[in-house]
Amino acid sequence: MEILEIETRPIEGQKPGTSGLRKKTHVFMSPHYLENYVQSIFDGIGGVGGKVLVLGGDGRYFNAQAAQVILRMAAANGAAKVIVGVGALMSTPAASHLIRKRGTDGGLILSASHNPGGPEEDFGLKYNMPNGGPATEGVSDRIHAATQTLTRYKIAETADVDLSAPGQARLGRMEIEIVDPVEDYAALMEELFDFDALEALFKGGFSMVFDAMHAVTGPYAKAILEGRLGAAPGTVINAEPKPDFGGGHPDPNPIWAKPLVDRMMSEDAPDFGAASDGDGDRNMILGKGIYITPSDSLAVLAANAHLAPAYEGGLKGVARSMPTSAAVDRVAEAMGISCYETPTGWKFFGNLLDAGRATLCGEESAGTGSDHVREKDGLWAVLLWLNILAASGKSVAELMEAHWQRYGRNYYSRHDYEDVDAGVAGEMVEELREQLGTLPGQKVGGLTVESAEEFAYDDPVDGSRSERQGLIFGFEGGGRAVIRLSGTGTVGATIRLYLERLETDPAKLGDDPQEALAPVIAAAEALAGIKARSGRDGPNVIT
Ligand code: G16
Repeated sequence: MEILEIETRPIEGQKPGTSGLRKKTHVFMSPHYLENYVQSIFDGIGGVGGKVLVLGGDGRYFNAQAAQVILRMAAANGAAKVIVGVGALMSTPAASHLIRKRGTDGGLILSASHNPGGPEEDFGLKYNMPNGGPATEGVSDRIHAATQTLTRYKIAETADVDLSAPGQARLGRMEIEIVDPVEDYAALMEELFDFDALEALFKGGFSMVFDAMHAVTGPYAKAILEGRLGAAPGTVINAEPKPDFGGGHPDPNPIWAKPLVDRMMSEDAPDFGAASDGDGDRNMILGKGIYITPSDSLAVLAANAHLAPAYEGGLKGVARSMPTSAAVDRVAEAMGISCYETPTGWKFFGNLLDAGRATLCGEESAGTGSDHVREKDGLWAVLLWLNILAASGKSVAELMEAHWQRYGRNYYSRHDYEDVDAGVAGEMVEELREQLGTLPGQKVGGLTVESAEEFAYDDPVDGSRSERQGLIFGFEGGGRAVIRLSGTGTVGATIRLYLERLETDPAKLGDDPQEALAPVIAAAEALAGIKARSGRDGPNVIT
């Protein structure tokens, strides 16, 4: 095996966003692009000589080729071993688990998550640390710095490694272990949940549908739900992972998983509906005739987690990203446990989980997880819901309604304006930032602004500070609007407008969220003028 040292030059724009580097696939496939970034990861983490890494991916277009490049580069850079999933497939939470279980030096995951896949669509690569979690801001900064000074990368010249079945291989001195990507993960789920109770639930006629959206969770959901728990064959739909996710966006929300939502709202809906995303870390939860927002899901899971074996001793604390609704805060208050508010990005939960300060974490962007791994975990959320349903004997709607009656309902919605001119979006944020000091007391679009601030986070564990994490506007009557720019898009800018209002009147808990939020929506528009600035009539995506 010959090791080549290829001369290269820094490539602009290789800056990790909210979750690793995401770009158009053709950008990743352009000369030296992937290689430069992989070498920068290796250099940014202090080299991989003698280290053991996990390698996984969501199976999107270019996944298989990119995995071969990473293996050749790991070998050339002196890595001792890479543990890779069959076909270079492994969900993000399963990779996080494997990194932790085997005590490796971290892992590389090929994924652009919920973004569509294919030659014209998106690709991504992220590095997860030895704790199994996404690279922290500090590590991401070092990787970015390495991309800016890179002059060469190392790659082995050799044939592709056969990854089609579990087994062992070698590239020079580097060992390669090819593993079934489902096995260890399924065993972990069985430790956390009462599989006997779940089996009995399905035996008793409980029906569900899980939409894998032609993404990585298909094999996991089939093995666990249909294989281990005895759910009816056909429970898992769109189960076969495809490089282009069957032409859809593998994003489990009411827009991209509309057929599932329609089915759950129909007369003959099954008892439970769920979906997961490209790399298996996001989830969507539905009951017969009811869609559960991710923020509400976090609150219900926190309130009832003790019904599952893994959490019967109670929760150490909970954490949510700032734009996520405050529904979980009131649950934490009632339980007398801490509730942390972090910036958007799962990486900010890592320290809290490692330090034993939080057990459950969640985000409005369809992510929920616990201290069992250091990533959000789609199937885990589904299984925890199922465990709670089995133990409580209630339906999804009954659980949700009882929760709102007790804690009140945080009406919630997110409005996304995608592919807006980056300059226009940046200017909007800049102008709003300048007005923060003068807005309180002013009336905008019918509501008086009570507070206006920019979110900054001081990590209570390592003391690091993250600034400019979103603009928060509080209105009279308890409404809140948050504006921030997405860090996961690949074209232009995506403006995210997060809207929330707490309702505690028991007679007003069943309204349509867009109607219940109408005054806050109007005030936010009057404040920011997103429609006029973006030249749009309204958001592209409403969740
Ligand atoms: C990623 C991050 C999440 C974040 C989401 C949206 O999720 O892991 O923490 O909430 O992006 O981020 P943004 O609002 O910046 O686009 P995923 O599922 O895409 O990896």
